[in-house]
Parts: sequence; C-alpha cells; structure tokens
Amino acid sequence: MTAMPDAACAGKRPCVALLSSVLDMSYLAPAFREAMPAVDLRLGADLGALDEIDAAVCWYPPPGVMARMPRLRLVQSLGAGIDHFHTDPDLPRAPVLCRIVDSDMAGTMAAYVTWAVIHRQRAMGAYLASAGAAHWQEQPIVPPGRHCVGIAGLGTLGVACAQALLAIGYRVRGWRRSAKHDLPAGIESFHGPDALDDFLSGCNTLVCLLPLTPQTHGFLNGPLFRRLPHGAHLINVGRGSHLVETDLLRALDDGTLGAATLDAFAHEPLPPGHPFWRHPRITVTPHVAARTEAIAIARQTRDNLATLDRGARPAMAVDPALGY
Ligand code: NDP
Ligand code: OXD
Repeated sequence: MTAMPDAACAGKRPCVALLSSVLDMSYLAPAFREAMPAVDLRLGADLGALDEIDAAVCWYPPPGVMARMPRLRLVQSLGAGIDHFHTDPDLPRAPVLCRIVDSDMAGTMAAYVTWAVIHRQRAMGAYLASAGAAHWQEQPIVPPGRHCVGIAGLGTLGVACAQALLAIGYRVRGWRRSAKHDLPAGIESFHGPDALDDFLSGCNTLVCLLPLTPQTHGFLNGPLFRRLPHGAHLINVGRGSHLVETDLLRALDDGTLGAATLDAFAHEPLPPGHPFWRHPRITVTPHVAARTEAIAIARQTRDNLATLDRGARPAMAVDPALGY
C-alpha cells in the first residue's frame, strides 16, 4: 500500500530526521542541504516537534523514536540492507521503507569482490610473504576459466559482481530466492532451497551477498561448508550474522575451507581480541566493501519523497514481509 500525500503537507518544507544509535549522522547534513535546499533537517538529541517529520534516514535507528512521528511517510536506509531497522522493535508500519540502490555502490562492491577472489586465487598472500623475505617463489597458476565463483544472493550487487568476474574470464554461478530470467548471459543460475546443493557443489569461491532475514540468518554454517568443494574460499560481504563463527574456525582448521575474506561482523567494530584478526587464513576488512556517498543518499531520499507525493511507490521500496 502506498502512502497518499497528505493535503496538509502540500507546500510544506520537507522535514527529514537523521537517526542512528551508532553513527554520528552530521556528515550527511551538507549533502542534504545541497540536494534539498528547502529541507528542515533534524539531527542530534533534540529533534524538535516529532509530528513535523516526513522522512527518517536511518542506520540502526534508536528504538521507539519513529513510533512518535505520526506524519512519517518514508524510512530511508543509509545502505542497501534494511536489517538494521529491526533494532527498533517499534518501527511503525505506515511509512514506506526504502533501501539504497546506487551504481557507484555496485561498482565499488564489484571491485572489492573481484579483488578478494583474485587475491586468493592468484596466491597474493604467499607472494606478499615471499616479497617480505626477498624470496623469488612462483605459485601455481590456474586460469580463471577453471575457477568457479558462486554468488549467494544474485540481486543488484550480486549481478554487478558476476559481470565484473565474467569479464575477466571466471566461471560464475548465482543462487537466489526466486526464478528470474533477466540475468546477463554467462551466469549459471540456481534458485530456491532445492537447488542449493547443486549450486554449492561447484563453487571454488563462495560469495555471500544475501540480505539478512530470518531465512538467511546463520546461512554460512558447518553443513553448508561441507557441501562446497574441499578447500573453497569464503567471501562474506553480506552481514556478520549470516556466519556461524565457530563453524568457520573449525572448517578452516580441518581444511574444509581454504580461506575466508570477511567484511561484515555480528559485532562491529570487530573486538581487538577476536580470533579472526590473527587467523592466518582469514582476511578481515572493516565493513568497507561498498559505501554510499552522502549525496546519493540525500538525492534518493528527495526523490523517494517526491514519488510518494505523487501517490506512487518508490522503486527502491522494500517488501517488509520479505525483509529485503
Ligand atoms: P538485493 O535485494 O538486490 O538482492 C538480494 C538477493 O538475495 C536477491 O537475489 C534475492 O533473491 C536473494 N535472496 C534473498 N533472500 C534469499 C533466500 N532466502 N534464499 C536465496 N536467495 C535470497 O540486495 P543487494 O544486492 O542490493 O544487497 C545485498 C546485501 O549486501 C545487503 O542486504 C547487505 O546485507 C549487503 N551489503 C553489504 C555491504 C558491505 O559493505 N559489506 C554494502 C552493501 C550491501 P531474489 O532475486 O529472488 O529476490
Ligand atoms: C549496506 C552496507 O547495506 O553498507 O549498504 O552494508
């Protein structure tokens, strides 16, 4: 159901609140003022009159605040994922929930995933160690056409990664929830739980680009690792809670997995004492695989509000029942 414009709002300056319980959102203010010169921007501890707020732009929103915004029409995520909305158990039902879909974000993610695949597949870790010892030492070379990368979550970002990898010559397969026939040529496509075993059995590298939902929580676990070719490389750029951490450590120790590249963690920042930091076959990056620029967030918020004003549903609206 699309929220209809409120006659009382007509002509009113758009009022946008920037809400996070973990981030200082003030970095977004200049971009919002550029994209929406008339904006009434609210941030910080004092949000003013809550009944004036049209849109909340969120990353891990503080619980209960949006429930006190009766005019709220749009809840806009700072990122592609909306799982962080659920830190607010009182998230109101009426506003439309939107995520970010952005070509720069897709390109940045594709570059990260391509780097992570090549880093492992071309033994860059071993070359860095050899270089440190001034040791001229070749590693085996396997052409990309003999290495299959499987992408679990073949949506906006998954397809961008698939295209980048295909362009270099890797074999690429993807797994998604539903059957779709609009995929770029060259991607071997699988869908649904019944196809998961077939999909996994061919993945020399497995990339997780799923959204975090009740169905995908704990998806990366011991039984799944054992369905991959022995010694596969895991790249998790989804969410930390996709991964069962103890199962990963066990799978690396017994050789089920050969390596892991992890960008998202259940607790961020990853605590200094966490075993992932020092594991010789885990590469940790601090949730930087992709990022949306402030101006893109501001423009999408503006455009989504304008779409709602026309009585239409924004293209970036998520389905609350599916959770992504
Ligand atoms: P999309 O919604 O475009 O794609 C999600 C994909 O996952 C779709 O192909 C969907 O299937 C599939 N999917 C969802 N649920 C299931 C399921 N139960 N079983 C199988 N497949 C499923 O999202 P994006 O590509 O834009 O983003 C994906 C995720 O990437 C985000 O939710 C976020 O967690 C993560 N992310 C991480 C970043 C980082 O810096 N580490 C940056 C940005 C995003 P279908 O196509 O059938 O709907
Ligand atoms: C996102 C993210 O969801 O940055 O966009 O993780």
